Amino acid sequence: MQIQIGQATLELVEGDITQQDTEAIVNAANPSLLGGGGVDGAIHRAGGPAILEECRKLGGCATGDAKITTGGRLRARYVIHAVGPVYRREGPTKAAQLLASAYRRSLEVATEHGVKSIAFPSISTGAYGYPMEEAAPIALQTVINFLEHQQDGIQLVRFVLYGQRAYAIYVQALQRIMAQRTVAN
Ligand code: AR6
Repeated sequence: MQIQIGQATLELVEGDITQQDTEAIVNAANPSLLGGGGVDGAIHRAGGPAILEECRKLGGCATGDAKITTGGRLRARYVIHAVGPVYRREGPTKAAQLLASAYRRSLEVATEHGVKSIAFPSISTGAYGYPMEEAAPIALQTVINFLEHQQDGIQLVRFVLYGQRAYAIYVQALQRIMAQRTVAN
């Protein structure tokens, strides 16, 4: 599924984040930035040790923030390491704020580096336990708000959903947002 937001394209695909040809891919990292399982493990495996070496010098990353390294052996030139909330630790309200912040900060960091295309996984919805039905509208709305207000920056944001169920949840969430936008206009 693909929609236009201003000059930019917002795209949902089913797939593997490590295989994306966007200029940047986003990692669902933890505050240590020293690796882990899920997306994090897959990115470090595919990108090689250069990414971890750079991460060691960054001094960690707060929840809701994002930091950038090169992409090592990945097709993507950059990896943006974003730290989403642990759902049960923060509770729904704080978790929603921190999740939105992780997406927004990733887009800001990307923009600072002149990135025109970026791919996101569904941050926090694996090991960090965020229900995907709740996370999807927050992720999408945060990206849409950013794209609506930016000037001449990112041209493509791709959500790379892992498996059919994740893809279906994001499609439904995006359809809901688009239907509300139509009513509002
Ligand atoms: N491509 C795209 N999406 C994927 C892939 C992949 N290759 N692999 C898994 N997913 P998670 P989190 C989906 O656990 O919840 C790590 O240990 C997965 O199905 O990777 O933010 C870090 O070091 C899920 O929907 O990230 C942290 O400690 C989503 O990506 C912690 O996990 C995110 O799952 C971060 O947890």
